[in-house]
Amino acid sequence: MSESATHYRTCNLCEAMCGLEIQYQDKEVLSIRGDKQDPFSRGHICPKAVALKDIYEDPDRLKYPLRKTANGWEQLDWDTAFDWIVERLQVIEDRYGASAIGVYQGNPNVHNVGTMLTSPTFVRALKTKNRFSATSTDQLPHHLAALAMFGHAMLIPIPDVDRTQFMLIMGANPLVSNGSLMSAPDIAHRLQAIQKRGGKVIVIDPRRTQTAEHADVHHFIRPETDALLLLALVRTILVENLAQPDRLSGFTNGRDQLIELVEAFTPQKVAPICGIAEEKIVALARDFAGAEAAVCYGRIGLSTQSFGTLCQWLINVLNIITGNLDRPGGAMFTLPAVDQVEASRAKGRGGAFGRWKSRVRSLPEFGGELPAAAMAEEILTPGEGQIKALVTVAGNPVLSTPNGQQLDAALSQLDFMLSIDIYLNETTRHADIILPPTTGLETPHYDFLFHQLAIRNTAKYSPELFEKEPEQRHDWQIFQALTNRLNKQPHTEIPPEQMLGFALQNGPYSGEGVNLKKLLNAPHGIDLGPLKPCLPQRLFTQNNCIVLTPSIFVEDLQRLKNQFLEKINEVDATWPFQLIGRRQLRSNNSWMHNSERMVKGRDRCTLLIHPDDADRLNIANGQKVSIESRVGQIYLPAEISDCMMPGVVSIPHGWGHHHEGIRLSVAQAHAGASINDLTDHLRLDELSGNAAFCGVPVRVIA
Ligand SMILES: Nc1nc2c(c(=O)[nH]1)N[C@H]1C(S)=C(S)[C@@H](COP(=O)(O)OP(=O)(O)OC[C@H]3O[C@@H](n4cnc5c(=O)[nH]c(N)nc54)[C@H](O)[C@@H]3O)O[C@H]1N2
Ligand SMILES: Nc1nc2c(c(=O)[nH]1)N[C@H]1C(S)=C(S)[C@@H](COP(=O)(O)OP(=O)(O)OC[C@H]3O[C@@H](n4cnc5c(=O)[nH]c(N)nc54)[C@H](O)[C@@H]3O)O[C@H]1N2
Ligand code: SF4
Ligand SMILES: [Mo]
Repeated sequence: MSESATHYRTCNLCEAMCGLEIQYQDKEVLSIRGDKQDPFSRGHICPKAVALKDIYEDPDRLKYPLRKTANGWEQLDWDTAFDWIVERLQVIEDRYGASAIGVYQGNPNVHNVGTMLTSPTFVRALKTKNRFSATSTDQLPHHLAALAMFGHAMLIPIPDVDRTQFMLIMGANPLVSNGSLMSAPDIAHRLQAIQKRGGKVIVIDPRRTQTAEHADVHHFIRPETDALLLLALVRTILVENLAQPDRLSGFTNGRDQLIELVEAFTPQKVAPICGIAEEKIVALARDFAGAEAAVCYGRIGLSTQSFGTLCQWLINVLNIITGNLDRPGGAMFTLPAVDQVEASRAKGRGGAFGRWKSRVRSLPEFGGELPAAAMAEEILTPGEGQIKALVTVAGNPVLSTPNGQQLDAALSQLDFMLSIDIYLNETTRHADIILPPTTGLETPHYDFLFHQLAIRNTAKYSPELFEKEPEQRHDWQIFQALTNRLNKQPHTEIPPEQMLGFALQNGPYSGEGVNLKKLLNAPHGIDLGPLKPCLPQRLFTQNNCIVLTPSIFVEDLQRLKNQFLEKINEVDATWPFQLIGRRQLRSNNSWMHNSERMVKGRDRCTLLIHPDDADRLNIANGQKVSIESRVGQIYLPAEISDCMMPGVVSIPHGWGHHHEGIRLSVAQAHAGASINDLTDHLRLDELSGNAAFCGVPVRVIA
């Protein structure tokens, strides 16, 4: 036995990038605490961090290739596995063409430095046009708004939480999610600090969330009506001349057109639709415009709805016309040590949209990917271009994409499926072969994506804590082995550290000596200061101007009008409730339920319902109820709470571990049911193709 020692690293589980202080001895974790010396997270962690130990030790976690046989799963050596996979993929490509191979990449892809750096080359080597990812169940509208308005899909404005005086939070619950497209560890104290310095936090959400509880004001809103509220806010600000001409006007196109576009959306007209009183809308607009520094921020509750792109566009508009874009305390752009935005300057293009369409439903491509909601139909619908084989990488779309049951059925019809994943779960059980990479404490870490989306400029590199077992492979080794075979190249390996070192050398702080060596000598991370104004220089648009009114968004306003203004919206007697989702502190999408520590205690997969609704339906607290939608039915215990808006019910996503043939012993004992057996693959933000999880019409039966 050696002495116990301390290791510092960044938690890879969510976007907050908390610093961890880990006591360990040999290959055992003794404790995991917040790293007080991390300048960004200042000692904050959430309960998930400790589960890194559980993932590391989990006897259910896979470590060697598994191939499905008539007699169950057999263990395979890596080279045999790589050869067999490439042979199988080659057969499919020869017979049906490269696009018969589909790829789905899930959320942990962006939390792994090796996968981030080496999976894109692998995906390109597949040469398929049927690429999918969790992006289209999540933040696609943010990217589309950034691309159309600022010219680059990654120029996403980030709320300058530490300097704002007025934060309007719509459809986000950062106290539980720990922030998203806003890496901000210890967000609870950062929001509290706004209030302590005399500022205000306002929350708009159909549920009185933990974040709403701590806000100065919370307004319930009818799901999917946020675009109307935003239009009424913009209209009020313009009509009352509260918009401030400022430095942005020198490089913003389309201001004159705006007033005419928002004309129809009076606070009076939208109030009864949103469920927020007219005078409250007007007051909110005045307060926002009048604040010394204000920022509007909208996340999953806004991007995963039928008008998700309009919402993200209008949030940017609100921040721009009040002079709050690109200024301290408003919405700003991060400049990380490895900057994906400037890295694409040479190519002269910040992203692409609509270059091709999906085969069955003609949904648009974005950045080379098609909407995940179209994956099942592309597998199920016969004809030329049908998907015959699928590769999933760190994704669990059976639980995470709309109409998961349909996808579950589709996966069983594939000719071949490869999953690169650490568990045998609801999705990977359909695979013919599973390749499990190292994960968490066995891997080095650098947040390529989340340093780009953080509320301060920071950089941190963490080496792996534990060496992998000789039989294990890192993600980058898997991707490079497969890529080399697909491209018929001799086998070479380039470790991610080498690529990271190169990227830092070409990054914006290399002049200040920020390189891999410096990061290795700074185990708590480096603070590179608050966000700085950077426009118009960083814009990627033609003639370097912000496009305030992109034509595709303007045209989409008609869809919004058709839906809400040009008909009377009555409650649908067949589907009287609107279903929304929620996140939970001790849960991470679908995949951390195999840690006892995460799932113990009372059942958390419940249907939240307002007391008046429960009374009317004769539902008692804890009683099992049936919830039905157009596509499916599930059963869950009811949890009666006035935190819900009447007429709206809520179910967390990521549960439903009842499937046969999975290997998740703890999760199986806390199965719950999947909300995505109710969400509908036909409900989309039609403009971007993003899944519309919010406001699914359902009925509840006692
Ligand atoms: N109804 C509803 N559905 C939603 C959402 C919602 O709010 N409501 N949210 C959506 C959002 S925002 C997202 S991001 C998606 C997430 O959707 P997915 O990414 O499809 O789902 P996850 O649950 O994150 O699954 C992660 C998978 O990666 C595996 N994994 C974990 N770590 C590693 C690793 O290091 N390497 C590899 N190779 N695999 C690993 C896990 O075993 C699991 O299979 O879900 C979406 N679905
Ligand atoms: N603990 C934990 N943390 C996580 C995750 C997790 O699963 N667990 N997942 C991670 C991922 S992948 C992501 S993308 C982020 C997401 O981060 P957040 O966006 O903060 O996530 P949610 O908690 O789902 O918050 C969405 C909110 O939108 C509300 N909402 C639903 N419909 C509407 C609507 O129509 N209008 C409005 N205004 N609000 C609506 C919901 O009630 C909910 O409170 O969280 C990340 N962090
Ligand atoms: S908030 Fe996120 S990054 Fe921080 S400890 Fe929790 S899971 Fe890890
Ligand atoms: Mo996400």
